[in-house]
Amino acid sequence: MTEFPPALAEVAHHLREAQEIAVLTGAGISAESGVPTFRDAQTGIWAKYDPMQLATPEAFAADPKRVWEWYAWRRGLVAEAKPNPGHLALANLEGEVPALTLITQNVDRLHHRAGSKNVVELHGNLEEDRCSHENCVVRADPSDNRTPPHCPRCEALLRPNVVWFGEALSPAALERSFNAAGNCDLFLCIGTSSLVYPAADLPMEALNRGATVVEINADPTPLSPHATYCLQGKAGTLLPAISALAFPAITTNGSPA
Ligand code: BV8
Repeated sequence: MTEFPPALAEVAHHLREAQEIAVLTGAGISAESGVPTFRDAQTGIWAKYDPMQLATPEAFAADPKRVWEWYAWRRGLVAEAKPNPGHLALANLEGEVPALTLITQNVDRLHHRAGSKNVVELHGNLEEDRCSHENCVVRADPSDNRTPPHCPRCEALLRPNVVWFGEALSPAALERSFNAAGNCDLFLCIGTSSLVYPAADLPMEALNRGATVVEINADPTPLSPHATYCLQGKAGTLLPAISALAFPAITTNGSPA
Protein backbone atom coordinates (compact mmCIF):
# COMPACT_ATOMS: atom_id res chain seq x y z
CA MET A 1 0.00 0.00 0.00
CA THR A 2 1.52 3.36 -1.00
CA GLU A 3 2.14 5.65 2.00
CA PHE A 4 0.90 9.18 1.25
CA PRO A 5 2.17 12.32 3.06
CA PRO A 6 -0.35 13.68 5.64
CA ALA A 7 -0.46 16.98 3.70
CA LEU A 8 -2.23 15.12 0.88
CA ALA A 9 -5.61 15.41 2.64
CA GLU A 10 -5.08 19.15 3.21
CA VAL A 11 -4.20 19.66 -0.46
CA ALA A 12 -7.29 17.67 -1.45
CA HIS A 13 -9.37 20.01 0.72
CA HIS A 14 -7.90 23.07 -1.05
CA LEU A 15 -8.64 21.39 -4.38
CA ARG A 16 -12.30 20.89 -3.39
CA GLU A 17 -12.70 24.47 -2.13
CA ALA A 18 -10.76 26.28 -4.90
CA GLN A 19 -12.68 28.58 -7.25
CA GLU A 20 -9.81 29.21 -9.69
CA ILE A 21 -6.94 26.75 -10.14
CA ALA A 22 -3.75 27.38 -12.13
CA VAL A 23 -1.41 24.50 -12.90
CA LEU A 24 2.18 24.68 -14.23
CA THR A 25 3.72 21.47 -15.52
CA GLY A 26 7.24 20.63 -16.64
CA ALA A 27 9.04 17.69 -18.15
CA GLY A 28 8.63 15.66 -14.94
CA ILE A 29 4.93 15.00 -15.56
CA SER A 30 5.81 13.24 -18.83
CA ALA A 31 8.70 11.23 -17.37
CA GLU A 32 6.38 8.32 -16.49
CA SER A 33 5.21 8.31 -20.12
CA GLY A 34 8.79 7.54 -21.17
CA VAL A 35 9.63 11.08 -22.37
CA PRO A 36 13.06 12.02 -20.95
CA THR A 37 13.17 15.22 -18.90
CA PHE A 38 15.58 17.99 -19.79
CA ARG A 39 17.85 17.11 -16.90
CA ASP A 40 17.75 13.36 -17.49
CA ALA A 41 20.93 12.20 -19.13
CA GLN A 42 20.35 11.99 -22.85
CA THR A 43 20.61 8.47 -24.25
CA GLY A 44 22.11 6.87 -27.35
CA ILE A 45 23.78 9.17 -29.86
CA TRP A 46 22.48 12.16 -27.89
CA ALA A 47 24.27 11.14 -24.66
CA LYS A 48 27.12 13.55 -25.38
CA TYR A 49 24.83 16.53 -25.96
CA ASP A 50 23.29 18.90 -23.39
CA PRO A 51 19.65 19.73 -24.32
CA MET A 52 20.22 23.26 -23.11
CA GLN A 53 22.88 23.61 -25.80
CA LEU A 54 20.73 22.05 -28.54
CA ALA A 55 17.49 23.98 -27.79
CA THR A 56 18.92 27.32 -28.98
CA PRO A 57 18.81 29.39 -32.20
CA GLU A 58 22.61 29.39 -32.18
CA ALA A 59 22.77 25.58 -32.28
CA PHE A 60 20.26 25.55 -35.16
CA ALA A 61 22.19 28.20 -37.09
CA ALA A 62 25.47 26.34 -36.52
CA ASP A 63 24.18 22.87 -37.40
CA PRO A 64 20.53 22.77 -38.52
CA LYS A 65 20.78 19.09 -39.47
CA ARG A 66 21.92 18.01 -35.96
CA VAL A 67 19.21 20.05 -34.21
CA TRP A 68 16.53 18.83 -36.64
CA GLU A 69 17.61 15.20 -36.05
CA TRP A 70 17.51 15.69 -32.24
CA TYR A 71 13.94 16.90 -32.55
CA ALA A 72 13.11 14.01 -34.90
CA TRP A 73 14.39 11.62 -32.20
CA ARG A 74 12.25 13.36 -29.55
CA ARG A 75 9.23 13.35 -31.89
CA GLY A 76 9.68 9.60 -32.23
CA LEU A 77 9.70 9.15 -28.43
CA VAL A 78 6.59 11.32 -28.05
CA ALA A 79 4.77 9.46 -30.83
CA GLU A 80 5.28 6.23 -28.83
CA ALA A 81 4.33 7.85 -25.51
CA LYS A 82 0.88 7.74 -23.92
CA PRO A 83 -0.60 10.10 -21.33
CA ASN A 84 0.04 8.69 -17.84
CA PRO A 85 -2.26 8.83 -14.75
CA GLY A 86 -0.82 12.24 -13.86
CA HIS A 87 -1.94 13.75 -17.20
CA LEU A 88 -5.30 11.96 -16.91
CA ALA A 89 -5.92 13.19 -13.37
CA LEU A 90 -5.39 16.82 -14.48
CA ALA A 91 -7.73 16.32 -17.46
CA ASN A 92 -10.41 14.87 -15.16
CA LEU A 93 -9.91 17.61 -12.58
CA GLU A 94 -10.78 20.18 -15.26
CA GLY A 95 -14.34 18.80 -15.29
CA GLU A 96 -14.65 18.78 -11.48
CA VAL A 97 -13.63 22.35 -10.58
CA PRO A 98 -15.10 25.78 -11.49
CA ALA A 99 -12.03 26.98 -13.44
CA LEU A 100 -8.67 25.39 -14.24
CA THR A 101 -5.92 26.81 -16.49
CA LEU A 102 -3.19 24.29 -17.38
CA ILE A 103 0.08 26.03 -18.28
CA THR A 104 2.76 23.70 -19.62
CA GLN A 105 6.43 24.09 -20.45
CA ASN A 106 6.23 20.78 -22.28
CA VAL A 107 6.10 20.47 -26.05
CA ASP A 108 4.83 16.86 -26.19
CA ARG A 109 1.05 17.62 -26.26
CA LEU A 110 0.39 14.76 -23.84
CA HIS A 111 -1.99 17.03 -21.87
CA HIS A 112 -4.08 17.50 -25.03
CA ARG A 113 -4.01 13.76 -25.70
CA ALA A 114 -5.14 13.15 -22.09
CA GLY A 115 -8.20 15.35 -22.74
CA SER A 116 -7.20 18.66 -21.11
CA LYS A 117 -8.92 21.54 -22.92
CA ASN A 118 -7.75 24.82 -21.33
CA VAL A 119 -4.02 24.41 -22.05
CA VAL A 120 -1.43 27.18 -22.49
CA GLU A 121 1.74 25.95 -24.24
CA LEU A 122 4.45 28.32 -23.02
CA HIS A 123 7.22 26.76 -25.12
CA GLY A 124 5.37 25.67 -28.27
CA ASN A 125 4.92 22.09 -29.46
CA LEU A 126 6.73 19.32 -31.34
CA GLU A 127 3.76 18.59 -33.64
CA GLU A 128 4.18 21.69 -35.80
CA ASP A 129 7.01 23.12 -37.91
CA ARG A 130 7.52 26.76 -38.73
CA CYS A 131 9.38 28.67 -41.40
CA SER A 132 12.64 30.02 -39.93
CA HIS A 133 12.26 33.14 -42.09
CA GLU A 134 8.54 33.97 -42.14
CA ASN A 135 8.02 32.54 -38.60
CA CYS A 136 4.61 31.12 -39.53
CA VAL A 137 3.52 27.53 -38.98
CA VAL A 138 3.83 25.55 -42.23
CA ARG A 139 3.66 21.91 -43.20
CA ALA A 140 6.70 20.45 -44.97
CA ASP A 141 6.16 19.09 -48.48
CA PRO A 142 6.04 15.29 -47.91
CA SER A 143 8.32 14.81 -50.92
CA ASP A 144 11.00 17.11 -49.42
CA ASN A 145 13.60 14.65 -48.08
CA ARG A 146 16.16 17.31 -47.11
CA THR A 147 17.23 17.55 -43.42
CA PRO A 148 15.81 19.98 -42.33
CA PRO A 149 13.13 20.35 -45.06
CA HIS A 150 12.63 23.80 -46.61
CA CYS A 151 9.61 26.09 -46.48
CA PRO A 152 7.32 25.25 -49.44
CA ARG A 153 6.68 29.00 -49.83
CA CYS A 154 10.03 30.77 -49.45
CA GLU A 155 12.57 27.92 -49.37
CA ALA A 156 13.98 28.96 -45.94
CA LEU A 157 14.78 26.14 -43.51
CA LEU A 158 11.91 24.73 -41.44
CA ARG A 159 12.35 24.46 -37.66
CA PRO A 160 10.26 22.91 -34.88
CA ASN A 161 7.52 25.27 -33.60
CA VAL A 162 9.11 25.51 -30.13
CA VAL A 163 10.57 28.41 -28.11
CA TRP A 164 14.34 28.02 -27.79
CA PHE A 165 16.49 29.46 -25.00
CA GLY A 166 17.08 33.12 -25.73
CA GLU A 167 13.82 33.41 -27.72
CA ALA A 168 10.79 35.38 -26.57
CA LEU A 169 7.66 33.54 -25.49
CA SER A 170 4.33 34.33 -27.14
CA PRO A 171 2.92 37.52 -25.54
CA ALA A 172 -0.57 35.95 -25.61
CA ALA A 173 0.63 32.82 -23.79
CA LEU A 174 2.48 34.94 -21.23
CA GLU A 175 -0.58 37.15 -20.63
CA ARG A 176 -2.92 34.16 -20.16
CA SER A 177 -0.41 32.47 -17.82
CA PHE A 178 0.32 35.46 -15.60
CA ASN A 179 -3.40 36.33 -15.42
CA ALA A 180 -4.20 32.77 -14.35
CA ALA A 181 -1.37 32.77 -11.77
CA GLY A 182 -2.37 36.20 -10.44
CA ASN A 183 -6.08 35.40 -10.11
CA CYS A 184 -6.01 31.83 -8.84
CA ASP A 185 -6.62 30.73 -5.25
CA LEU A 186 -4.74 27.47 -5.78
CA PHE A 187 -1.55 26.99 -7.85
CA LEU A 188 -0.19 23.49 -8.54
CA CYS A 189 3.46 23.33 -9.72
CA ILE A 190 4.15 19.84 -11.06
CA GLY A 191 7.26 18.09 -12.42
CA THR A 192 9.43 21.12 -13.00
CA SER A 193 12.90 22.01 -11.74
CA SER A 194 11.68 25.64 -11.53
CA LEU A 195 14.91 26.77 -13.20
CA VAL A 196 13.54 28.03 -16.53
CA TYR A 197 12.21 31.56 -16.80
CA PRO A 198 9.84 33.27 -17.19
CA ALA A 199 7.83 30.07 -16.38
CA ALA A 200 9.47 29.82 -12.94
CA ASP A 201 8.08 33.27 -12.07
CA LEU A 202 4.49 31.97 -12.25
CA PRO A 203 4.27 30.15 -8.88
CA MET A 204 5.90 33.15 -7.19
CA GLU A 205 3.31 35.45 -8.82
CA ALA A 206 0.56 33.23 -7.38
CA LEU A 207 2.21 33.17 -3.94
CA ASN A 208 2.66 36.97 -3.93
CA ARG A 209 -1.04 37.36 -4.78
CA GLY A 210 -2.05 35.21 -1.77
CA ALA A 211 -2.71 31.86 -3.46
CA THR A 212 -1.96 28.48 -1.91
CA VAL A 213 0.99 27.02 -3.87
CA VAL A 214 1.48 23.24 -3.97
CA GLU A 215 4.67 21.75 -5.44
CA ILE A 216 4.49 18.13 -6.62
CA ASN A 217 7.96 17.08 -7.71
CA ALA A 218 10.35 14.12 -7.45
CA ASP A 219 13.16 16.35 -6.10
CA PRO A 220 13.45 19.61 -4.14
CA THR A 221 13.68 22.76 -6.29
CA PRO A 222 14.31 26.51 -5.70
CA LEU A 223 10.51 26.82 -5.28
CA SER A 224 10.36 24.24 -2.46
CA PRO A 225 11.24 26.62 0.43
CA HIS A 226 8.52 29.06 -0.68
CA ALA A 227 5.66 26.68 -1.53
CA THR A 228 2.74 26.31 0.89
CA TYR A 229 2.92 22.53 0.45
CA CYS A 230 5.78 20.42 -0.95
CA LEU A 231 4.73 16.89 -1.94
CA GLN A 232 7.84 14.98 -2.95
CA GLY A 233 7.08 12.05 -5.20
CA LYS A 234 5.88 10.97 -8.61
CA ALA A 235 3.19 13.01 -10.30
CA GLY A 236 1.66 9.81 -11.74
CA THR A 237 1.06 8.58 -8.17
CA LEU A 238 0.34 11.76 -6.20
CA LEU A 239 -2.03 13.51 -8.64
CA PRO A 240 -4.52 10.62 -8.94
CA ALA A 241 -4.41 10.13 -5.15
CA ILE A 242 -5.12 13.81 -4.44
CA SER A 243 -7.88 13.94 -7.07
CA ALA A 244 -9.54 10.80 -5.72
CA LEU A 245 -9.42 12.22 -2.16
CA ALA A 246 -10.90 15.52 -3.33
CA PHE A 247 -13.43 14.09 -5.80
CA PRO A 248 -14.18 10.41 -5.09
CA ALA A 249 -15.86 10.23 -8.53
CA ILE A 250 -12.31 10.11 -9.96
CA THR A 251 -10.78 6.66 -9.36
CA THR A 252 -7.17 6.49 -8.08
CA ASN A 253 -5.71 5.77 -11.51
CA GLY A 254 -6.66 9.19 -12.74
CA SER A 255 -9.64 8.18 -14.87
CA PRO A 256 -13.31 8.79 -14.02
CA ALA A 257 -15.23 6.01 -12.18
C1 BV8 B 1 13.25 34.32 -22.65
C2 BV8 B 1 11.23 24.27 -25.65
C3 BV8 B 1 13.64 36.58 -23.21
C4 BV8 B 1 12.31 23.67 -26.45
C5 BV8 B 1 12.23 25.18 -23.61
C6 BV8 B 1 14.90 35.53 -16.31
C7 BV8 B 1 13.81 36.03 -17.03
C8 BV8 B 1 13.64 35.70 -18.36
C9 BV8 B 1 14.56 34.85 -19.00
C10 BV8 B 1 15.63 34.35 -18.29
C11 BV8 B 1 15.80 34.69 -16.95
N1 BV8 B 1 16.93 34.07 -16.53
C12 BV8 B 1 17.45 33.36 -17.54
C13 BV8 B 1 16.71 33.51 -18.62
C14 BV8 B 1 16.99 32.90 -19.91
C15 BV8 B 1 16.35 31.53 -20.10
C16 BV8 B 1 16.38 30.67 -18.88
O1 BV8 B 1 15.40 30.57 -18.16
N2 BV8 B 1 17.50 30.03 -18.66
C17 BV8 B 1 17.62 29.15 -17.51
C18 BV8 B 1 18.33 27.88 -17.92
C19 BV8 B 1 18.35 29.92 -16.44
N3 BV8 B 1 14.98 31.69 -20.53
C20 BV8 B 1 14.75 31.83 -21.85
O2 BV8 B 1 15.63 31.89 -22.68
C21 BV8 B 1 13.30 31.95 -22.28
N4 BV8 B 1 13.20 33.10 -23.14
O3 BV8 B 1 13.20 34.57 -21.50
O4 BV8 B 1 13.38 35.25 -23.62
C22 BV8 B 1 13.52 37.39 -24.43
C23 BV8 B 1 12.64 38.44 -24.44
C24 BV8 B 1 12.55 39.24 -25.57
C25 BV8 B 1 13.32 38.95 -26.70
C26 BV8 B 1 14.18 37.86 -26.70
C27 BV8 B 1 14.31 37.07 -25.55
C28 BV8 B 1 12.88 30.75 -23.09
C29 BV8 B 1 12.82 29.54 -22.24
C30 BV8 B 1 12.17 28.39 -23.05
C31 BV8 B 1 13.22 27.42 -23.51
N5 BV8 B 1 12.58 26.28 -24.19
N6 BV8 B 1 11.58 24.19 -24.23
C32 BV8 B 1 12.38 22.19 -26.30
O5 BV8 B 1 11.62 21.60 -25.51
O6 BV8 B 1 13.22 21.59 -27.00
S1 BV8 B 1 12.51 25.02 -21.97
C33 BV8 B 1 12.78 23.41 -21.67
O7 BV8 B 1 13.33 23.38 -20.37
C34 BV8 B 1 11.56 22.53 -21.66
O8 BV8 B 1 10.37 23.22 -21.99
C35 BV8 B 1 11.48 22.04 -20.24
O9 BV8 B 1 10.19 22.08 -19.75
C36 BV8 B 1 12.33 23.02 -19.55
C37 BV8 B 1 13.12 22.38 -18.43
O10 BV8 B 1 12.44 22.56 -17.37
P1 BV8 B 1 11.58 21.39 -16.70
O11 BV8 B 1 10.34 21.19 -17.48
O12 BV8 B 1 11.48 21.79 -15.31
O13 BV8 B 1 12.41 20.05 -16.87
P2 BV8 B 1 13.66 19.57 -15.99
O14 BV8 B 1 14.20 18.37 -16.66
O15 BV8 B 1 14.55 20.74 -15.72
O16 BV8 B 1 13.02 19.16 -14.57
C38 BV8 B 1 12.13 18.07 -14.47
C39 BV8 B 1 11.71 17.99 -13.02
O17 BV8 B 1 10.78 16.92 -12.89
C40 BV8 B 1 12.87 17.66 -12.07
O18 BV8 B 1 12.83 18.58 -10.98
C41 BV8 B 1 12.57 16.23 -11.59
O19 BV8 B 1 12.90 16.07 -10.22
C42 BV8 B 1 11.08 16.14 -11.76
N7 BV8 B 1 10.57 14.81 -12.03
C43 BV8 B 1 11.14 13.82 -12.78
N8 BV8 B 1 10.29 12.76 -12.83
C44 BV8 B 1 9.18 13.11 -12.13
C45 BV8 B 1 9.35 14.41 -11.62
N9 BV8 B 1 8.41 15.03 -10.88
C46 BV8 B 1 7.26 14.36 -10.64
N10 BV8 B 1 7.02 13.11 -11.10
C47 BV8 B 1 7.95 12.46 -11.84
N11 BV8 B 1 7.70 11.20 -12.27
